[in-house]
Amino acid sequence: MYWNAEYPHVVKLSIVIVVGFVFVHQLSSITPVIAQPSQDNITSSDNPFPKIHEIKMAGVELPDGHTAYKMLEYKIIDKENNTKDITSRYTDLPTIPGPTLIMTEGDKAKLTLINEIGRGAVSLHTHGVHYTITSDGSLKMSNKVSDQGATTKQSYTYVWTAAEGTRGSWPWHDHTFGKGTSGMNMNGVETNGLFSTVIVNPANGKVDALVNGIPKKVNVEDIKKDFVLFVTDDAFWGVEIDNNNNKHTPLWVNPTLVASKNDLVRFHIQSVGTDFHHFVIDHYEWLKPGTHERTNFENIGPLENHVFTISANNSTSYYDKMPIHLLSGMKGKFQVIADDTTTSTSSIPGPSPKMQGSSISKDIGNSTSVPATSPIIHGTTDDSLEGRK
Ligand SMILES: [Cu+2]
Repeated sequence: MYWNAEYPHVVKLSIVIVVGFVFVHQLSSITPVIAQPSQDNITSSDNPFPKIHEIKMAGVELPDGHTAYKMLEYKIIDKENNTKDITSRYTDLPTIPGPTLIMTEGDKAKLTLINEIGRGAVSLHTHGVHYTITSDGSLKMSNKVSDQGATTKQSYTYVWTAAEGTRGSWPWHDHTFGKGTSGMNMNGVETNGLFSTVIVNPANGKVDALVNGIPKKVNVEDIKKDFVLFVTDDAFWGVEIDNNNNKHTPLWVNPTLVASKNDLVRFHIQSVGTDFHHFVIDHYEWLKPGTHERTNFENIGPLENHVFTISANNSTSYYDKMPIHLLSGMKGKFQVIADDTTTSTSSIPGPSPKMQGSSISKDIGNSTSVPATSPIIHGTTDDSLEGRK
């Protein structure tokens, strides 16, 4: 799809894409409900240690107009009723994407969302994992039961079950704040920062990986880093999870991902927005999820996801090969360093949105003097968006 094509062709194509997107999205909103009639029994035959994740998050608005989720509290309760507080793994600042949630098949999550935006209703609507109709995070007009967002007066609690077969990485996002009274999307507010990922690790603890070119089953616990790259219409928004210390670090826009040579790293490529993208990591191949088939690219569309594990072999770049997206700067480095213990293996954040207070970019680890950017929604594709309505 190239945007210098003739205008009417672009409009027609855009309409097909938008209609297709809306259909797929509605379908995916409905299917988890059908697939899971009962939520009561969370035991998964494969996972002897299912856990309950008690999570409190807030929806907030940043001074530059971005909206974001913020972690407030995260407790894990095991089968023996022991509680472990893992809140400190997360930053206490709002981030884009929002906090990455990590579950194992058989686990259950209770997520309470608080509205700190100060108006409207903000929600959590997820893909992939199971839930009953009251945890859809949508408006009554689409779920036929109730409005399921957190208002300024009342929080909302959602229950998700990472049932057997839900292994993978799934996007979740707001489904009420960006809706008008008619239920129509208003300017795609969810793509303005209210999105994130839930990783569901398999109960047997093993995933497929391409290790030095050879397909292998590896242990999830041997994965050194998880990289989340959220693909919006004109930027990659990154998060690094360092599995040595379990720290989640926001990497913001088009970051430099860093890993030690030969380390196992897992990429979670997710997408929100309206555009399709052609994702590549130069000179790397990986396994198509669920297969032993190799690939060196992924065409990814709205609310799709793609997860793969590879060994870090050589430094290169990741980017969106589609010309319009590459032009808007959708590229970053993947830096692989020899394990000599002197060089930091922390990934390097890209530019971040402006937060409250001028010293904030220092606080969030953005050491560059790059001005704060507001890279999504505005810009080159607005005209074609008009054509898609
Ligand atoms: Cu969705």
